Amino acid sequence: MNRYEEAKKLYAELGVDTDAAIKALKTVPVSLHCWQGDDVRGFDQKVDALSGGIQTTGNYPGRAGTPEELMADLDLALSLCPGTKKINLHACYAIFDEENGGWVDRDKIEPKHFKKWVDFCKERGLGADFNPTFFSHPKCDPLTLSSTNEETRRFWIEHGRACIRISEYLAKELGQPCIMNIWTGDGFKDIPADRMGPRIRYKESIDAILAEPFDFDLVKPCVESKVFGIGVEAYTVGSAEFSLSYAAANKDKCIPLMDNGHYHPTEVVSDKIPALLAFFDEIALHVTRGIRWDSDHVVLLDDETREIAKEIVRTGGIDGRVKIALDYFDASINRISAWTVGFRNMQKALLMAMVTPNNELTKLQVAGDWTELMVRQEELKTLPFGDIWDEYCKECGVPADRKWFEIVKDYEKEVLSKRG
Ligand code: RNT
Ligand code: ZN
Repeated sequence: MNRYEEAKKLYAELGVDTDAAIKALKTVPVSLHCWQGDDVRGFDQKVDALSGGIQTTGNYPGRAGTPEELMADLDLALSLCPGTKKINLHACYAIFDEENGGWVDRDKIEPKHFKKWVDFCKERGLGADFNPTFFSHPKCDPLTLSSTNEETRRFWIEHGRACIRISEYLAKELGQPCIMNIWTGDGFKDIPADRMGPRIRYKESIDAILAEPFDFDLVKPCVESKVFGIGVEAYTVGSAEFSLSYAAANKDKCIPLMDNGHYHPTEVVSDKIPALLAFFDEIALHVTRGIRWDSDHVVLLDDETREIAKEIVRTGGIDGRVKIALDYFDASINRISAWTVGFRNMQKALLMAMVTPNNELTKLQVAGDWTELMVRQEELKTLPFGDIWDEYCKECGVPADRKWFEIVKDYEKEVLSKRG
């Protein structure tokens, strides 16, 4: 008997059908963020540093500098990742060329500027998600949607509306819904005199963006909250309470998005998933790894990633109620490796959650048998999960652990190291 058959038998003794888990996971979309490939630079602006309170640190060679390079790097990462993939794009990744009339500012971008991304996705059978880019641009004053300057606010509202039109185009072209996430870094470094004003303006601006007509079955606008950013330590306009309340008050056109790097250090998003699902039909996630002040380290197979996956699976969120996307950017390591490690870890965490005897464990909880619940949960940790994972990778046609890194190293030698 091969290793998978052995492991399958062991799991079956616990009442877990590993074949069914593998089959089900293959259909769950996870969105891979394009911005890990170029340190969140994009193609529309010549900016040296990121703004909006985010930052990439490190100067690992080989960063993608053109759409062609980014697509080639994405292709390699995608070929190493099992499961159903979407690509998460930001507005700053618009592709301007002679055919589509050249550069326009962010308030004027159109679907045609994303045609090449649509072609990329179509050729690979991928869906796409989208994000307006409210940072790293001269019109950040530094505020955007919450600015007191009418012209600034108008510009960013128009940007948001343009992004809704682009998101609907992506959804229609690719035949699947597009999650469009609204996040701004609006906030202050030090104690403000007025905390309410910016939030009212922010609310009115999002209202104005969502007044753009769209089909809520195709475009899923989200509002993402944050606790603080670099240089905006004292106050964030789109705080947790603001964003969640906004989504709750606008359930017919907006869903909440939680990024697990955006909370106080002892708060966990895993626990918030079932809390929100008690009230929302759909929620969205940015899966990342917070560490000290940074909210964007590469996703590991750590306790919280596993706990998030468990909640997605146990709540039934796996059937589409929870929209899963990755969000991190590490410029200090090979970027294709960063993508691959994080994506594979999300898949591992989901598969682990799916081969957990959740019903049996729940029965123990209901019976109040916390002793056995602890024993069983701990015992699960040493089951031969690696054999299930290897089978999943095999069936998905991607390399197993211990096999893919060589491919990335060759690519680094042949391609990345030759970039200017
Ligand atoms: C920043 C937010 C946001 C960004 C991306 C690039 O703290 O997490 O989601 O990371 O939009
Ligand atoms: Zn995020």
